[in-house]
Amino acid sequence: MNDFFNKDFLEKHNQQFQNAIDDEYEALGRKLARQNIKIDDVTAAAQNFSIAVPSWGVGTGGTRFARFPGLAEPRNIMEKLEDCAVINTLTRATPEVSPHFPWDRVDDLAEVRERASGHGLSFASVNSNTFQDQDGQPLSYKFGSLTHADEATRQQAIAHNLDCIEYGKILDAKSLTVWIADGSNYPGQQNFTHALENYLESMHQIYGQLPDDWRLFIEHKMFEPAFYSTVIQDWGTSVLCAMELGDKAFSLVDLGHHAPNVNIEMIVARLIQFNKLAGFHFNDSKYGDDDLDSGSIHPYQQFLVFNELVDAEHRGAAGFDPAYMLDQSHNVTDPIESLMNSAISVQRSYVQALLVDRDALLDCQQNCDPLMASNILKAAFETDVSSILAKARVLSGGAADPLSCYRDAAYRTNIAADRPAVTGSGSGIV
Ligand SMILES: [Mn+2]
Repeated sequence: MNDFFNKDFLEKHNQQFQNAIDDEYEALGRKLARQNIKIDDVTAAAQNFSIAVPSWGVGTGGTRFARFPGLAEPRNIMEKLEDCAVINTLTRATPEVSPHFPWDRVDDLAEVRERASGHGLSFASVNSNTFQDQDGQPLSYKFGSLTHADEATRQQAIAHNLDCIEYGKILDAKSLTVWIADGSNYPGQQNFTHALENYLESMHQIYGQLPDDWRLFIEHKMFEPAFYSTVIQDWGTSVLCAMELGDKAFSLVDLGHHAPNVNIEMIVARLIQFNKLAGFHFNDSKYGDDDLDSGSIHPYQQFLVFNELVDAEHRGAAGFDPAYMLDQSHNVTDPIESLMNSAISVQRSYVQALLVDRDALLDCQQNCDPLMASNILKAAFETDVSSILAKARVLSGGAADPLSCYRDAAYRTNIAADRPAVTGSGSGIV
């Protein structure tokens, strides 16, 4: 990988954009100075922004109907790390990879950690998988895992999560993300109360084995694969469980896992207020849990989420330490391109939120001026911060324009011979 995007290659690439970036950056700097904002401070904050890439995201996803594999797809965790390294080398915004088990399971995880480190990568939250059956697995998750009516099945699912903690220790991860597909397809199929009681009992056992410096992230999802009821269906149930489990348990917000039109930024504010925000799985959607690229449909919503996050940062909210991760399915694009685009889109929302005039906004709120309050947010959202993002990347050693840089290198074509297509894949949609 390093041969493709070495220092010389990047410098040559950046050269062609330098004048335009400087020109736009200086003009934006003058504009922001009139708002008493120092552009270099914003650029430094952009350089510090980081969002994890999911290991499964670098494989081509699919739908229930078909999967159309791309050229030179990664076949295992080592090759996934190579692709993740390309994304971080060019964007300088994704130094962490969120692994998934058992898909990323290999005998020598210490070697995986070393390989990642060689790429300048480390590991974010470990994801467990009790939503599908693995080869040779004694008991099926067809009717549930951590909430299953059968205790032996619950114990099998608990044991898998405890294994994930052990894998995570080797990888130097510091959190476990648990999403279960448990639920029902028919009224009466499942006793709502019994299922949640089983969940809490199972999660208590997992929580009890969590190292002191680890956190437990509970991911909720409204529907799918269960189409009538889902055990951990919304942020209310998720935060109730997190409160029940203890201080190391938090509620994770996946942007696609809510009912249509739900005010997600308000949920974020509530979770911050009660110190229960785990972090995010960023993606976008038009209809349901579409797993589209972040910011591709609702960039203003993504900005409003960051408005809450930056507000919390600004006021020094207690325990505020959200984990950012992308969680998307790339069905018709090159996953590397989509993940680069998305990381930059989320970074853009963060930077735009930094531009909100918070004192003026507070004045509007105090003086009951809804129109100007809204305009203050819009003014920040409508500011083109592209030159700040490009400048941050170049200063950090990345690419001025990651997409054209990536395409110029013809990465996929060049590695295709080393990565023949395989049938079946541990990548894709989750
Ligand atoms: Mn997710």
